[in-house]
Amino acid sequence: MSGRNLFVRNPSNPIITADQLPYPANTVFNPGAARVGNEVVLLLRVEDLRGISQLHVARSDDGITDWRFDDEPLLAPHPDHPEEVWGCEDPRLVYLPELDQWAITYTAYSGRGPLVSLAMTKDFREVRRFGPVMAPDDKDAALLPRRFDGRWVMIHRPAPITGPAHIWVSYSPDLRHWGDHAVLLEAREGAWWDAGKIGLGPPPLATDDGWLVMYHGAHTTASGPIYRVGLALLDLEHPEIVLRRSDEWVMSPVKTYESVGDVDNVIFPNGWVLDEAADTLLLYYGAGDSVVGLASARYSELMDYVRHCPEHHHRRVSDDGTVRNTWAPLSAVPDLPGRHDSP
Ligand code: BMA
Repeated sequence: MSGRNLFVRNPSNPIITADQLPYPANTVFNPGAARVGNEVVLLLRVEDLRGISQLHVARSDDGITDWRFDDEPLLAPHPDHPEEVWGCEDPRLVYLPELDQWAITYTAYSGRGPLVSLAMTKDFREVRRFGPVMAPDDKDAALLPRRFDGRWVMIHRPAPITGPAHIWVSYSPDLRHWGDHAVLLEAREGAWWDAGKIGLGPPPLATDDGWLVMYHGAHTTASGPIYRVGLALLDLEHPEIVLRRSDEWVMSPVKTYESVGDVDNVIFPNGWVLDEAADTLLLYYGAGDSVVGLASARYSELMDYVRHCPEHHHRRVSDDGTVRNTWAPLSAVPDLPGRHDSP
């Protein structure tokens, strides 16, 4: 099956627009998603009429229709938090069984650039801020739900001053102090759909085959970037090891609400909800930085697809038998015939 047919857009897309909200808003997009009890909770990025984003809760029984919107934002810029002066954006939601709380990693837009902030909630009604956990420029972050060898794991996307922006992995003993930073997944080069800049999508999902990762790639064109999404698989016990990565994108902006918006040509998912019994993965995404779209995939088909994606080329087996990702640029991977090779 082609990756392009895995996700089917909901016929009532866009499922949430700004004119449905009980407060004035310019746009609503890039929601985090979670199943909490019998409800699907979305943490919506709502951009107000000044251009500043806040995070608002919406709830629905089926995750598709009859959204109920809280009147007050869960997270909005607060005077005690200057790092949020220009907004709270693009949340990822992960339940941490050890703490019996939901971790919210979000982009705090500080006067010195976007950074990663962390907050905790039990019920999406009250929230406790941890404050910044990664310095600017850094965004697109999610935690894994458990510790590995005693340490928490965060996947995120720092932006270098020059050169491509890759996805990184970092470790912490306490969720506050992060280190052992390493590149996890590299942006490709040249004409590839995921050349130049990539970033994590929804929080990685634990599957029998490994951590299922969806990531966005922003390919630059003469009329601006096109944001598309692809898939990867990380080793379940060693999430710093990339097992597989799709060559093709699995979703690309084609519908008018994806191609035309405050920012054209954007599909930006940062939340998904799995119903394993129904074999359905619901993917929530920002479309055109303006509205919320929903697409669903057959979970079994998706996993079959990703199991057959190319093996990742950056793995290296050390003398002691451990497998690590290397830092070699993709162009250095000796997999494809070079120009000097004879047929
Ligand atoms: C990224 C983020 C997202 C946004 C996307 C497309 O850098 O800022 O919030 O949806 O660009 O504009």
